[in-house]
Amino acid sequence: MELKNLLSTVEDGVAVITVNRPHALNALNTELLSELESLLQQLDEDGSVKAVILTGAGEKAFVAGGDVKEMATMNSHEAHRFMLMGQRVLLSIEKMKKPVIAAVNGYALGGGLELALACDFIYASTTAKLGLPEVTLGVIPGFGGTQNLTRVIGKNKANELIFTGKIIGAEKACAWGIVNEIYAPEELLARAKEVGAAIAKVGPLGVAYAKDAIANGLNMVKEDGLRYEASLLGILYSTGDQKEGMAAFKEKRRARFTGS
Ligand code: CO8
Repeated sequence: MELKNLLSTVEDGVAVITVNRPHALNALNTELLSELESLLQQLDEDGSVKAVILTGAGEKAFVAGGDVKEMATMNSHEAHRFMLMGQRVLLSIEKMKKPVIAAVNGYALGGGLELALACDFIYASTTAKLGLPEVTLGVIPGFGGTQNLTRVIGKNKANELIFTGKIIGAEKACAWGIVNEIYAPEELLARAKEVGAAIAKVGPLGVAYAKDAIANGLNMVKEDGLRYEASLLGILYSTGDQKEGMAAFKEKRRARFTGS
């Protein structure tokens, strides 16, 4: 598929998706979301890709939100459909077998922060600015922000951010647990790639099953989550990766995982 709004590269098992509408601070419109959905599916099916990084083009923005200019033209039915599409694309990130790291290089507002929150974890530049300003537009977060931010930082802090629509800096976002680490802008992508490369070296099935256990376990009561974890571990014992990983340990060599 032709990508008009995204750039995509793969190097050493790590894919980098760059949201590329810098003239609109990388705002998410329908066309972009549709391209992102196809690209994510393609990368998930590509066995050579072990981790994915999502970032924004230019120095100013990761993603400044849903495209307000497009959203302003929508009727209620179209807005509902747009929200469902955004939620479906963001949910597909959570359901991917590969970890997705958000490298937030500037504004991550509204749908942009929601996109980052759908990723497995977030690194940010010192210049990042994050928030869910939807109430300033007379609407509410619609791409999962009320659910995902609350799960990450708890009800009280999420309430404060969502009810005021205020924008916070990288340090506060890190202190609140939204962002794992902060780096200088020129270092951000390299640091994210380093972590992607580290993930690319370990057992891909183990990573995929761990992601599955964590994501699905969050929606379960603890005892069901524990049972789910144990069954996934049991399944891993039928794979070559488990045999290779443990044989390599005994033979004091680096494991050669095949993802099978
Ligand atoms: N959508 C469309 N265009 C945008 C967006 C956006 N979210 N953000 C910036 N742009 C455009 C601007 O319109 C401008 O274009 P132009 O030059 O053609 O007017 C260009 O990007 C540069 O932006 P600014 O000149 O505004 O840059 P500043 O440095 O002055 O300001 C800000 C930067 C503070 C980030 C400012 O651009 C801003 O406030 N942007 C909007 C942020 C926002 O409100 N985001 C949330 C949007 S709502 C949302 O994400 C909800 C999605 C889910 C709900 C779906 C319901 C249907």
